[in-house]
Order: sequence, then structure tokens, then C-alpha cells
Amino acid sequence: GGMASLSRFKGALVGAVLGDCVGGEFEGAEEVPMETVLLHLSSLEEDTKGDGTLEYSDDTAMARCVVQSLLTRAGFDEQDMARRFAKEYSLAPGRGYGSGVIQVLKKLSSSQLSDVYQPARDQFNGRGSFGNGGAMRVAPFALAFPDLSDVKKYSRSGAMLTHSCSLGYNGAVLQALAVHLSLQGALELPTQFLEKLIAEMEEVEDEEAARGDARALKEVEKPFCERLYRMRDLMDRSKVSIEEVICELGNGVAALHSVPTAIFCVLHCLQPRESLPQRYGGLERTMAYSLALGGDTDTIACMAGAIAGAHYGIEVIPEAWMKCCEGAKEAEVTAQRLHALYHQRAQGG
Ligand code: R7I
Ligand code: MG
Ligand code: MG
Repeated sequence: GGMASLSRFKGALVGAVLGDCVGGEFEGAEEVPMETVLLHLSSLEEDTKGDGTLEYSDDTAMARCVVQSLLTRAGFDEQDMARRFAKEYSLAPGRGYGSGVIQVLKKLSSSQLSDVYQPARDQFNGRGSFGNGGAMRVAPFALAFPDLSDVKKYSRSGAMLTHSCSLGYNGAVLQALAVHLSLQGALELPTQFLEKLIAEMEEVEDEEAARGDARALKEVEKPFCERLYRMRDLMDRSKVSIEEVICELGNGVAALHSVPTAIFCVLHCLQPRESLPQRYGGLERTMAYSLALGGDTDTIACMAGAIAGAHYGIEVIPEAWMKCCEGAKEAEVTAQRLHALYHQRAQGG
């Protein structure tokens, strides 16, 4: 489809759900043989599977809260979003939430809370979480706001409800930017896509709080930019092994070790790869490749799925995959409402 088409919106939201559901199988595994990944994916094609047998996890549960909040409030409302996170957690606490964020979600349930950002600030001795929980649920922000500066501003605030460390929320900003650009068709020119991300993140990471967090955590200055430069080097190589990707970009639960990785998965899979079946299209390649990295597979596949889905559109998503994943059909429906909100805003309405 064209720029910011309905197909791309559906692709982004459904792609994220698929990544979460399909990736859940391998979360925490230490690198998964491609053979095992392909077996898992082909098992989805067998019609013995019932509807929605693969359950979504916290990644999708929280993204659904983001969607509902953005739609209901026709924009970002931190009180409303915080309430929805807390409510969702209390109704279904067993979705595999990070061990730290549970504290935040419990505190957010309290009615006496005067500052909804405070529980997140109290995490990890006052530094805040650098986990990828802000980034895993951020795609809807890119689908609600056509304006790049809004995407940056609100994705940051939305992440800060649980992740007050810049290494957490800036990962969310990076992921939101990637979905935003992909929606515009920017992945047609992968080199320029990456250059745009670098230019944006150079600015985003050029602030005192980010510099302070990087110093305190003994990271280099502008850590996300550094990973994007590494990614550029990896893309220039004719052959890259899974081990090298894990070593250079990571596959862990920190935003810094997973958001750049997810973006790399999408870029790497834009073209056919020897290790992947010929019959696979780009979205299927991206999914398979994300799972083969092991580590935080549901989240990496979820984030890669959002970016790839925004690029390829809903048409390329296998019907059998959609059927197996809880919440996929619903995501396709709500994507329409986000599409309407986005275009209403784009026309200044
Ligand atoms: O970031 P978060 O919401 O977790 C998301 C992950 C995804 O993979 C989901 O699929 C789900 O499985 O969990 O939750 P947090 O608890 O904020 O962060 C996740 C983990 O990162 C924490 O449990 C810690 O192990 C680690 N972590 C930190 N460790 C030390 N110091 C995050 N921040 C810190 C820190 O500052
Ligand atoms: Mg999860
Ligand atoms: Mg995860």
C-alpha cells in the first residue's frame, strides 16, 4: 500500500501481536536452532490448532491498554493510560510481566497517587528501569500521531509511566521512530532509513538526563546511537552470523540489548537469506530470524513484527498464523480506528 495506508496500520499492530505470541515459545532460550524455529512456525499451518492457541503476553496486554487509552482519550492522557495498565495487571497478572515492573503496576492501582510517574522513578534504587517494557508496547504511539515530534514526545512519556531510566524510555522512542518511518515507506531505502534513525537519536540522546544515566550505568555516551552505528557496520558485511548479532547488539531484556536488535532483524530480512526458506516472504523471514536469536524472543519478535508489518502490510501475513494467535484478529480491527485517528490528526482535525 501507499504511505500510512490502512494495510500498513493493520500490519504493524498484527505483526506485533504475532511476534509476541509466536515468540513466547522460546523466551529465555539461549539461541534457537533455525530448524527448531521453522518447525514451530510450520506447526502453525496445521489446521489441528484451534483459534488463538498461542496466548499473548504482557507485551500485547500493555499495547492493548495503550491503544484503548489513545483511542478513548483521542490522544495521550497519562492518568488514563496508567489506570489501564494497573487494571489490566490486576485482572490478568500471569501474562509474564518483568519482575520489577510488577511493583510499579501495583502502586499505580492506588487511588491516592498524585504523580503517576513516581512509582516508575522509585524502581531500581531510584534510577528507574532500563528494561524493554516501554519499547515493547510503543507501536500504537506511531499509529496515533502523524507528526514526528509528537511520536517522540508521547512515546517517551508513555514509557516513563513504568521506565524512568533513559536507557528504558529512549529505547521506546527509537522503536516508535522505526515504526513511524516504516509506516511512511522509509524501508524502501534501508540505508537512508538507518541514517534517519541515527540523526533523530543523536538529538534524542543529547540531553543531560541521558548522559547522566549512561555514565551511572557505565555505558558509552549516546548508547543507542552507538548500537545504530554497529548496525550500519553489520549491514555492510556480506555475511553475518547469529552469534555476531547477539554479540554486537544483544538479545536481552534491556531496551539497549533488544530494540536495536529488532530493527536489525527487519533490515537483515528485507532480502532473501540462505538460512531461511525460499517460499518465505519478508515478514515470515523477519519472524523466523528474530526467534532464532533466542533470548527475549517474544519482545524482539514483537518489536520487529511491528516494524516489518508496517512495511509489508497486512496482506502478507499468513492467515494460519493469525488464527493461532490470541488477539490478532482484534488487533486488525482496532488498527482501523487508529488509522482514522491518525488521518484525522494529519488533516489538522
Ligand atoms: O521492562 P519490563 O516491563 O520487562 C519486559 C520484559 C519483556 O521481555 C516482557 O516480554 C517480559 O518478559 O518482561 O520490566 P522490568 O521489571 O522493569 O525490567 C525487566 C528486567 O530488566 C528486570 O526484571 C531486571 O532484571 C532488569 N532491569 C534491571 N536490572 C538492574 N538494574 C531493568 N532495569 C534494571 C536496573 O536498573
Ligand atoms: Mg512478554
Ligand atoms: Mg519478553
